[in-house]
Amino acid sequence: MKRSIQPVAAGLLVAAAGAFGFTAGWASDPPVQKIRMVKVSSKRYEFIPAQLTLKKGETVDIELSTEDIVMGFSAPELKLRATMVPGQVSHLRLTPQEVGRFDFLCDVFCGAGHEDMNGAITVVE
Ligand SMILES: [Cu+2]
Repeated sequence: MKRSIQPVAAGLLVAAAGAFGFTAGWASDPPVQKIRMVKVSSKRYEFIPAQLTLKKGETVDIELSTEDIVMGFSAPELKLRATMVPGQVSHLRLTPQEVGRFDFLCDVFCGAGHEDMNGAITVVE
């Protein structure tokens, strides 16, 4: 009786270890993360929208475009910068790590209202 049980028990252990290893392998794969697209356009002398709300830890792709002339999008505290060229789309990817308010502005002189061309990214929990 004893002789016939032992190989079966050993076999079960190997099967269990195999199943565990397989499961652990899947569990360690990085989760598939959806990247949210956020569009920001610009024209003399505003960003549309000028206020963005993002979630801490959520990756977003900011799609930038300009309707009239070359503009700059700069959020120095977030180390983000892109040039917006008419007829082209620029992308900035961001995963905010801190909650708070981060100003952005146009850093390419675009005319009389350039100095007032700004906005803010608010990062929430
Ligand atoms: Cu400007």
